[in-house]
Amino acid sequence: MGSDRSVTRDTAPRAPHRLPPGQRHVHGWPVSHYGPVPRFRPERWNLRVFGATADGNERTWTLDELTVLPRVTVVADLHCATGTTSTDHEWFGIAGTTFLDLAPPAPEVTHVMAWAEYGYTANLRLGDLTAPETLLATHHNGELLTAEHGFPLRLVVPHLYGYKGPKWLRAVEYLTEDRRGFWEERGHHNIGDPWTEQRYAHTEQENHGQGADTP
Ligand SMILES: Nc1nc2c(c(=O)[nH]1)N[C@H]1C(S)=C(S)[C@@H](COP(=O)(O)O)O[C@H]1N2
Ligand SMILES: [Mo]
Repeated sequence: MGSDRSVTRDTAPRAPHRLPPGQRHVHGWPVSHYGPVPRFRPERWNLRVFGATADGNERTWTLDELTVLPRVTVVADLHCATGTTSTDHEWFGIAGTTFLDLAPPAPEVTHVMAWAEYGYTANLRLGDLTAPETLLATHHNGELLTAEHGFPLRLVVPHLYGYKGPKWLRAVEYLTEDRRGFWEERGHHNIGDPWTEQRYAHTEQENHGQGADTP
């Protein structure tokens, strides 16, 4: 990793360690997701961008092609919308902005859908993907991601609840209008800002973030 252009950005406020409202700290790093852990098949794996790309074409990358891209380090906490926060994760991977530069969206794109194995999805505002702390992570605390935490690629969006960061990321779809993802369709908030407790869809009217989030 030494030859990569690494930038450390620490989004976790240090002293005192601040947690979003209604969250409790958990030690270590629990595993939580819906469904089974997918098996990685290198010969079949790729990362795909589709939808409203600038040139109208889809694009795919193999894992080898992704791992030669410039990468960054981000230290951040992980807030699950069920109320647990695990702290001080050191992520390493491809910045969201680097990904956007490689695969520019059409000017009308406002949102993206992040797709994982088995059809898990999370919708994000385009600005969530280009936020300075967002990355497509390949490593955690200096090691490759483990299978249960998302190997080989995981989207990390530290400023939103954990459900907005798919493990086992396989595609990014550019959207010209918002569309709800897996948990967003199942009662979770469309934006998912932990600092204003956007856990549940029923609070969307009274408690919405910036942007056109209300369907
Ligand atoms: N593909 C996929 N990614 C997922 C999930 C999932 O069910 N499937 N769950 C999300 C939720 S709700 C959380 S809190 C985090 C948990 O990450 P961890 O298991 O690494 O702690 O993964 C997120 N990414
Ligand atoms: Mo979660």
